[in-house]
Amino acid sequence: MDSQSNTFKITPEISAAIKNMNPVVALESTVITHGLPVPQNLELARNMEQIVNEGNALPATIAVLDGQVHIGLEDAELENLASSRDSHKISARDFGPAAAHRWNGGTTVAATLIACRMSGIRVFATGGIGGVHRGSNFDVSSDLIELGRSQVIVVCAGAKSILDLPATLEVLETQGVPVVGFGVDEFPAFYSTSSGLRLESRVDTAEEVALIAKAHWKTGLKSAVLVVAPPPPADAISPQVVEAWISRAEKDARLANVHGNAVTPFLLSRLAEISGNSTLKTNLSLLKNNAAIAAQIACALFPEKKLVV
Ligand code: PSU
Ligand code: MN
Repeated sequence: MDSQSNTFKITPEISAAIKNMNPVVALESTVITHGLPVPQNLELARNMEQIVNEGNALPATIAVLDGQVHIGLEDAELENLASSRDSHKISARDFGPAAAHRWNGGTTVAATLIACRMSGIRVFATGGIGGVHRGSNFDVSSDLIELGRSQVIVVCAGAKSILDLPATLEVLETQGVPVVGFGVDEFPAFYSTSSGLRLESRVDTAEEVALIAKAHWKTGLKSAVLVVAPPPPADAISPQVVEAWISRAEKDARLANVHGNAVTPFLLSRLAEISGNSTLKTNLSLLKNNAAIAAQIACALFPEKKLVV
């Protein structure tokens, strides 16, 4: 077997930080390749790395380049990934084909979790997780499956209401994934602060998240802890307004006969068009917010070893 198919490339700095139990925050890259338009995608990727650094943690942006999993990207690699619009969307099933065909691609939450497991990263920031799609029996994101088997704290703004949110929470429960509200009592709906779905667990500090994760993993459970933070209040959009936009985007997806892994990117870009880019503004704002929270959590998880940058 080609040795490339099972290897990953990690920067010496990130590798040392993990070994020394210094705070590291993983960042996904499907948001760069498929979630955001050019040029905001590159700017956002750089902003998130900077915010993690300013929070005294080391950012580890994860992507697939020339078929190989990269943990930590050079700025030129980030630039290439962000400017190429024919990158693949790499989820759990795609590592093998990516290695064989030497694809470049952005890793989804599922694929980024796998890279976290390969390298030992414990904290990961993203925008929103994938979930159970509305009205579809089998379109269930593999994000939910990998959350069920990765000992990683994932910070997100919940999931978009393009998904069936109650069903998504049910699958998380089945998978043994605690969902913890960060300063919020409800599961956030990405663009909106509230979804009407109450959470059992709410915390207000990063230290409480670290405590929950340690206790969760002490049981031997191998699942993630999902930390959900609402979008910053100034950028939140009312659920009714978002709902109207989503209905239109879904109708367009049906008319355009979009299926499989193209569904999420299609809906996201249609929503930005329909909303006159106000969804884009909220998306950028919550991604940065989540990076800052993840850095706090990484520092709380490894309190003795604050990284000096
Ligand atoms: N939700 C968003 N923005 C995104 C995604 C989800 O609001 O960019 C991306 C994430 O990378 C997520 C993936 O892991 O889409 C889920 O895709 P699918 O539903 O095909 O599993
Ligand atoms: Mn899907």
